[in-house]
Amino acid sequence: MTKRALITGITGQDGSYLAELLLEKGYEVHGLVRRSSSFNRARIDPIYLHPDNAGRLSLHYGDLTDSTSLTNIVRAAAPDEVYNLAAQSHVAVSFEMPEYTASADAIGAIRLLEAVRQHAPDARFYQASTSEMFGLTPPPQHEGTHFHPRSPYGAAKLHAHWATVNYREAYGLYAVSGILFNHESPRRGESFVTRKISLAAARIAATGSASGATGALTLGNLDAIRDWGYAAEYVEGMWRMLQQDEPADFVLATGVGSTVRDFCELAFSHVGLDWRDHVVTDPRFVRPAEVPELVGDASHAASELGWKATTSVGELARLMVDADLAALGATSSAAAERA
Ligand code: NAP
Ligand code: F7E
Repeated sequence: MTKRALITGITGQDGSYLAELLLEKGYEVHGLVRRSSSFNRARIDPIYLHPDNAGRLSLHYGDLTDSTSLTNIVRAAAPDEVYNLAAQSHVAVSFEMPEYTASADAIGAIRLLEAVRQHAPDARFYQASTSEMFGLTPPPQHEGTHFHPRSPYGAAKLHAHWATVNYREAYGLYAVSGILFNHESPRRGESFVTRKISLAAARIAATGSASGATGALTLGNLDAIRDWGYAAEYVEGMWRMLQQDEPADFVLATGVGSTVRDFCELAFSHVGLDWRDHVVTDPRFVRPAEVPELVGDASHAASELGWKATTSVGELARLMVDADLAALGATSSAAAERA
């Protein structure tokens, strides 16, 4: 029997990798997409338009803030597995839009859990939780670590996390919360720090300027420490969480922390540049409350799921810069020779 999966957030970084993975595994995939005045499907067009996937990948209009659409989609897709990846996922933006962030990220998860409970109670449910829920609690963070979110985003995701646990305990749903540390890729949104850095390094190497009036890369807090892994590997962990005998929550992380400054060094040195010549800081990019250090302990995922991150932060920075260079028609060796 062909398995059916529903993915919210299919147009995002993780949704696009997960859709590819599930199609490779023979699933019929349904994705929730938002109406937009401009195209927002660049990440999934290669699979959506591929003739092999005709009839195997269906897109449905909906929104996490609209329970009617969620109910209709769950009923139409009749999924075996539901992956709730949709979210207002930008921490800095959540300070400017706390109410919307709570509606989409916290209540949105509850809307979807309710739709699943009522219309597909045997479906397995994955909630995209986040290391941001740990916030101020020092590393290494694991499934038992105290939560102390530092942003409207982190607080909303914590609400959704506990709602997921509650639906498991109260209604017996196979519902799991994947607590994922930062994971990046060439498909990362351009306003997240790693992609901002990889794009700037590539642009400066290829054209001499990052963009904007000064031609420099403008960042906020360079001291923040994050545990950066490769997104393509993390979606495999999500899938494995839904294949266990019993539902449980898992941290996915590399276990290695690096500063924003370190990531600049890794990305710029790959194209023969000194990041200090090209990066300026601006308090406008500093958050009202910062999360200083996130480094995860994913030993539970290693022992129970057999999952381990294998791409180092250096490899990640290089593959992101290379992808951004390729989009500009350049290569790292040519750029480094010119530098
Ligand atoms: P992303 O690239 O920002 O993608 C977010 C997705 O959610 C997009 O498809 C977006 O649609 C959709 N979306 C946003 N608001 C929505 C709404 N109200 N209704 C329906 N869809 C909506 O995020 P990501 O990096 O792939 O992350 C996937 C999930 O994991 C998110 O929930 C994020 O919070 C969580 N997470 C991410 C990380 C990470 O490091 N990447 C770590 C831990 C947890 P549009 O394309 O239309 O904007
Ligand atoms: O910031 C600092 C910033 O926005 C990382 C989301 O996927 O991962 C992501 O959230 C760090 C922070 O990611 C700039 O202050 C400095 O300390 O790339 P980011 P994030 O906030 O860690 C978690 C796990 C999620 O769940 C989220 O959905 O970098 N930083 N200068 C900057 N950050 C940005 N965006 N832009 C800067 O100019």
